[in-house]
Amino acid sequence: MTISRRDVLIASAAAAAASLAARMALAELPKLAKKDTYKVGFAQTESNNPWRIAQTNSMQGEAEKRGWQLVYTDAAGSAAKQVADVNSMIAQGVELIFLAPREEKPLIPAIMAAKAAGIPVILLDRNVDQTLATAGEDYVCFIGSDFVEEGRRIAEWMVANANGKSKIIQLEGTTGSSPANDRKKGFDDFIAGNGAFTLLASQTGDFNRDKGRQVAETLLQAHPDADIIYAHNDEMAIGAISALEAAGKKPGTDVMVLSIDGGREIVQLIIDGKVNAVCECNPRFGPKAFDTAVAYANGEAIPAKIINPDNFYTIENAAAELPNAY
Ligand code: GZL
Repeated sequence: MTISRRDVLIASAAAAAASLAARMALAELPKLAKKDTYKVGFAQTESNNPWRIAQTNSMQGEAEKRGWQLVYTDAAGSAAKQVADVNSMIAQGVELIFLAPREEKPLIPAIMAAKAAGIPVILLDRNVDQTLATAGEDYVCFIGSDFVEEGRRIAEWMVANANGKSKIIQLEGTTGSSPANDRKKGFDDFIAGNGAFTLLASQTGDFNRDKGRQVAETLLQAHPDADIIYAHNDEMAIGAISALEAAGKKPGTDVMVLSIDGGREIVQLIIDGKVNAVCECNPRFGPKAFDTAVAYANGEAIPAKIINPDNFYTIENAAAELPNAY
């Protein structure tokens, strides 16, 4: 068998790539020097809803308060652009990157590129596929909510308060994102053993209000007997409320409406009787994110996961909690 020069070049390129990947994976987690201020990056996924905007405001406010330089990028809903944004931060010589990975897998190369460039990454809000990257080796840690627990808490409240309602439509978040995967897992696992509830349909609305409305409209037409809507975030829940009212149904009464995030608008809708329960997902990351970076620079042991506590809103506490909602 003759081997062509092309074959040799391909084989050596593959070997080089494999050895680079191995070196990157084996390389030490980059350190962060102890300083008074830093130039850090925050790679945001998008700014298409109040939750995202509240998170960004919290990060920008904290940077300003501490006098750190913040290189901010907005991926406008594109994982590919978010990878490019991280690479541009690396080129700009930031000292640490805060990253909210839009989806669990596509941002892995960006995390490895930052590691290879000697820049530590702290994941905020969304996590990455744990079979592809590891806290303490490839990135410092994950700071955010326990999304599985959020889904479980909603299911637990629903089972305890359904009063005969039982036919569920689930509006999922962005496909491939950790909040969508885990909020579905927490909820579905809880009702799996409970024959009293039926999941009629589960479809993504991409965490978006208008897509949530459109998907809810379609699913309500396909399943007119649905009497529970579980949305992975407020935006889709509010879209579903519009779909219910367009169909002549009373949200919160004819159809139970359940959500996650807990922004001011949805807490007010609980008070108005249109939403039944919401599990908070606090977007105010700034103080804890920056404190964690300082702790890392000081050589403190950083847990793989730093979980934000989430409040839970129903008609019992919505009025009292409204001022605290983001
Ligand atoms: C959750 C966050 C989600 C919110 C949505 O941590 O990633 O993204 O629940 C937002 O509202 O779009």
